[in-house]
Amino acid sequence: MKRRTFVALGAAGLTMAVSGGARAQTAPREDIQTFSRDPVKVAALRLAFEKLGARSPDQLVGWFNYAAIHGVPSNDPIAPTLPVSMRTYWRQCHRDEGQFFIWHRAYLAALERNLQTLSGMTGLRLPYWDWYKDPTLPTIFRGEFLDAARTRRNPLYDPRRDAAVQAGQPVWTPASSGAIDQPGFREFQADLGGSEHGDIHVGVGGWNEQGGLPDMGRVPTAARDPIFWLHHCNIDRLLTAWISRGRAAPDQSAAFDAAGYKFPLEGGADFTPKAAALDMNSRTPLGQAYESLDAPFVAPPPRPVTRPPVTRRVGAGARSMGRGALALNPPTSVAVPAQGLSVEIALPAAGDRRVRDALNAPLARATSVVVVLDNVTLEQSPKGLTGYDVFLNLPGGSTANPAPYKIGAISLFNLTMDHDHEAPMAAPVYRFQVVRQVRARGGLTSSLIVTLVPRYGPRADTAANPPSIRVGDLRVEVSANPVE
Ligand SMILES: [Cu+2]
Repeated sequence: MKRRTFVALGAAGLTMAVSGGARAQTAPREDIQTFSRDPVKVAALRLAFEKLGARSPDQLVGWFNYAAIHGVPSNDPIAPTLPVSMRTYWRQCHRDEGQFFIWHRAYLAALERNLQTLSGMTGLRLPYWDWYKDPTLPTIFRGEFLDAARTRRNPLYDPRRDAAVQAGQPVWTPASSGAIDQPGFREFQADLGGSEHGDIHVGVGGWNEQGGLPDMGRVPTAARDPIFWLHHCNIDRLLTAWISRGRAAPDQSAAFDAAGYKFPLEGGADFTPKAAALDMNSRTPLGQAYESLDAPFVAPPPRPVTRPPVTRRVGAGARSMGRGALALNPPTSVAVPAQGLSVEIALPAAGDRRVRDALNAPLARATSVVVVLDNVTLEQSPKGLTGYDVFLNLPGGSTANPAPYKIGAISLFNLTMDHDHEAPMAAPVYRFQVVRQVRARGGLTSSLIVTLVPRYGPRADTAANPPSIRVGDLRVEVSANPVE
């Protein structure tokens, strides 16, 4: 081989290595504590957010539209003044809860590209906020001004946050829900989404006098706060940590690609990633490593729970719910006070013919038993309340280790969707499969007790007890169908 040829090949090889290997060479997304120690990166992040914030709301790559991609309140005063064509970008999030992780991954990647362009720092990466490790709002996001003379505004500041959080007090009392120990993707998502994810949203947003949840605390406004991106970067990191434990996410390609999500990029094009490129099952998705995949991999220590009194007793009934499912109680609407409650549901008699006809078997032979909280709506958000943990057959009094009785979690954040005419959304329905717990406790032989125990942030008014959420229909469904 002649030397010239060798050089040419070598050069070609190098080019390939750079373009093909660029993903692997991408700097990792750093913990905000690491990131904050580099003043060049901090300045670049601030510059990019300053430019986004300075743009008028009709700009596709600007603060208003980028937040509206996630959500926009139905009564927003600016939205009606903007070009109709912009609306095709709005409210892309939460169209399908199953795409929670993959959609946010794309959303983060799109913003990250814009931050790189706007800052002029091509290697700029979004940092993540590990709120297990440090529950206080990262320092560079606090403080309205960057100078003592109060002339330079901090682009990472949002005035619509909880005042104590803004002052550096913890957003929450770090507590793993054990999500990362869940082997199933849906259970992992349900635990993380019903607990940590929502608690941080609500904790940062705080509570105003009307009981409303500003910016971070509500789905339609959450992405208006720059800390949103670091919070979701951490959620994305936790998915990667979960994958790195040998777990697998289901293939969401068909639904994701069919939805045709699009994110405007600086320069005029749209970022329209395909599911395959988002690498749900990779430890380095999009070529992005995280500085650390540390997460609470060990189940959290048990925290004692005292069961709220049974304030509602529901008699047995039987109604068909379709597809072979039978509800064991009549429609039951429950207003849940901030301090929680227990509902006791009587079971039909062992020989109940309606049950036998529906199941082709006596009740004890049901293969699926689901506690359903249907049509859940937010009434009020009392100060400090972030959500509820849901238990089945929790003993009365205090239980030192309630873990075996826990069947799920609800976050107030997920109840803050706007139900407007443009993006009609059904109110959330929670389905908790409990057939294993029921069998472990001797089957469907006595009544069932469903308990909602409040989860509070660190500065809660636990004496307040207004109705906080309403469950439109709380029911127990049984069927002879195989458990999904
Ligand atoms: Cu979120």
